[in-house]
Amino acid sequence: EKKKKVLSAEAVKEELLKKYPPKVARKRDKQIHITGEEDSSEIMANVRTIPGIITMRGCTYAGCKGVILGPTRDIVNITHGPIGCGFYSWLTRRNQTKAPSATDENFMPYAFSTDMQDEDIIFGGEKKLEQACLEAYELFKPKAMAIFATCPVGLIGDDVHAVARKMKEKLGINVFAFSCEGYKGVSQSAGHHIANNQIFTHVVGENDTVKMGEYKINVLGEYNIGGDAFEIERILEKCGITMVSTFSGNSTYEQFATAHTADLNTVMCHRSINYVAEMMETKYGIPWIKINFIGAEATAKSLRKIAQYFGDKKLIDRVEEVIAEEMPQVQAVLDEVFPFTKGKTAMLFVGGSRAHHYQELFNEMGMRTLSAGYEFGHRDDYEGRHVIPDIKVDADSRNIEELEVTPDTARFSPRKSVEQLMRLEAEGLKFKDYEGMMPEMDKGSIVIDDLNQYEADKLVELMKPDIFCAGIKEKFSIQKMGVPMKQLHSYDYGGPYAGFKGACNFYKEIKRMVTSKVWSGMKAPWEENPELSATYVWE
Ligand code: CFM
Ligand code: HCA
Repeated sequence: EKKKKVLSAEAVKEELLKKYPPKVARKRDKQIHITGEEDSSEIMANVRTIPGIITMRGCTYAGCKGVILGPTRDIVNITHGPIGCGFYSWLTRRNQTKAPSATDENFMPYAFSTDMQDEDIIFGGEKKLEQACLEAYELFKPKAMAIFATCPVGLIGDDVHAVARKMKEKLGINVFAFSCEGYKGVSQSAGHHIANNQIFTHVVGENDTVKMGEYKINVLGEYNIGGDAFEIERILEKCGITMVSTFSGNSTYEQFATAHTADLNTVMCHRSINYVAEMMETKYGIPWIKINFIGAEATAKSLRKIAQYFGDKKLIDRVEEVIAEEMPQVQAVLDEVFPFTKGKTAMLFVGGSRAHHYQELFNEMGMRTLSAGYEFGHRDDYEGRHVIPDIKVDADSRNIEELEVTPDTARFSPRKSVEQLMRLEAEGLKFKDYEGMMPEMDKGSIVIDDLNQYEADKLVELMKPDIFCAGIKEKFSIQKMGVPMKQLHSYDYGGPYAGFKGACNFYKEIKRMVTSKVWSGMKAPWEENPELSATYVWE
């Protein structure tokens, strides 16, 4: 029988900080928050990791190339850098795509890279990058190409934007570049911002073709990990809602180019894509609302929110019909797993939204989240949108304050304007509103920003959760401590976990994991009964 939580949250925090030198402890103290504390509801986030600490974070290139542009199937994404950067961002994220037919372009199975060598570092790599663009064009004739800078490119000063401009002119297709050198920000988050700015600048608004459909939305911040977007598409279609674009799960270049023709932007992972939502609102007058399809209840709530926004009785009724049709299967699976999962505990340390969103699923299963945190979330992701005013900052090149809605940019006249949305909000309908992670967690939970290897091990040792959720770097050290570990980035080959069907998959998977007997076999027989060691005789 595992030892259950005995220490208070305060005592656990003290234990985590004990080992650090005073200066490090002072900084980490501000990044570890116990919910419900009277004195403050603030957490320090989005700051540089202390050198020497083994962080869970990734780099700016990963956030730009891997996360935002990675799931686009018909853009040739060329990594300008040593081969490792391209290789490790080559589908490890399990972002799926479905081209309508075998003849439709899908470049995702390829890893395009300039494979920089010593001589390129010494003499400059621009020529090699041009060559790579020409070669890729020759082979694939894509409609667009994107170039991504890695650390050495910034250090030696190769001008990726100049190469992109030259190639755009020469090849007559859209070619754009990203100054997303890995070292640029404190995490992946800077890469999201850079990616958002460049897609908005170079692609959104390029094609005015308007899709048929009464209720046209974009789904922002959904990346089709493990097929999540397929389930979301199924549900939206069933409700009669038309998806103009997704940023960027199962997406195409044309989707981005026509995104400005939608009536409404729905934002799922706010952390990674809020910049595009804000810029589309400012330039095209398209309002955005916050939604979440992780969790069956959250899915139902999000569908209702979309229907309320459009305000048509037909849609409102249809959404209710769909929810009524989908929920019984969800309830049936929940009834089956609940007796096994009820009262169990979880820890979630993931990126910038899942550590919050997946708590919904655990709540539905009667499981409590003891501790959670983001790798690179900002304060608004923790504290809730209203704590901190909208930050309209510039990353790389674009200042969104310069944008404004003009009759030309607002030519698709969204079904409801931003002003109307604000009026509805004033009437009490909350569209933009979302709680951050901290206000929604039970009092006395431990929220930790930018968790590190040492703290992860310590947390597990002290609190022995029934399941720990994080990524591949954490997986095996946690399992070695005899605690089941679920990857919430890649889903460990599983999924989808979004929407109604996804919730069912998740319930079953977690029930399987928390009831597994295998973890009690973690200790070798002679570790538990030393006298046994004498009886093992090697022939
Ligand atoms: Fe958004 Fe994501 Fe996440 Fe993210 Fe990521 Fe991801 Fe993630 Mo990994 S966009 S913030 S940068 S929900 S890749 S699909 S799983 S860390 S919590
Ligand atoms: C990234 C991608 C990642 C990594 C996941 C992990 C993903 O940040 O570069 O650490 O297991 O989801 O694939 O977040």
